[in-house]
Amino acid sequence: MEKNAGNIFEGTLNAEGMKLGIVCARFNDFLVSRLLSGAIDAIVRHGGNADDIAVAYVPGSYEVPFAVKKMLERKEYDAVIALGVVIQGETPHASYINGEVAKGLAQLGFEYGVPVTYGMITADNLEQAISRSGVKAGNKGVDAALAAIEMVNLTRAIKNA
Ligand code: RBF
Repeated sequence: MEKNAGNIFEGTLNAEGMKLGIVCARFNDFLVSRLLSGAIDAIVRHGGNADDIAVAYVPGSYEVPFAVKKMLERKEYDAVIALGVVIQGETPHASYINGEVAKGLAQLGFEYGVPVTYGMITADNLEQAISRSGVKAGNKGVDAALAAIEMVNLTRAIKNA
């Protein structure tokens, strides 16, 4: 196998000293609250301080990108994590909402040069939504928090090389 010259950039999962923003949709709150507690738990277990986490609540997933933008405008957070649950069977035009939200979040990350991570569950039905919210296995809030931590450290690694 070819050897790399040593120019490898990777982000660690150390959240020490990080200031993180979380935007949380209230719609389907019984599931989103699990994503939120999973995200906070993951940050704290990786060395972050609960007092350095700011949470903004919005009515539904459609409003998430707007609040993410408002948090980015503060220029205070190292990354912003987006959390919400959209259930296809119960939401007409769900895929339209999901597409717009995903596109909006990606755009904001590029615009501000700050990692924005995606912890939005887009499920076909309630059962799928429940299982992705950490009830059975896997919690997308945890995943999105870890992705945020890694991306902040990756950003620093590339910048400080
Ligand atoms: N917001 C969600 O976060 N998840 C949903 O599954 C969801 N379903 C909706 C279904 C309908 C018919 C409507 C009108 C709204 C829904 N919303 C949902 C709320 C939406 O994201 C937004 O908050 C509202 O449309 C107000 O702009």
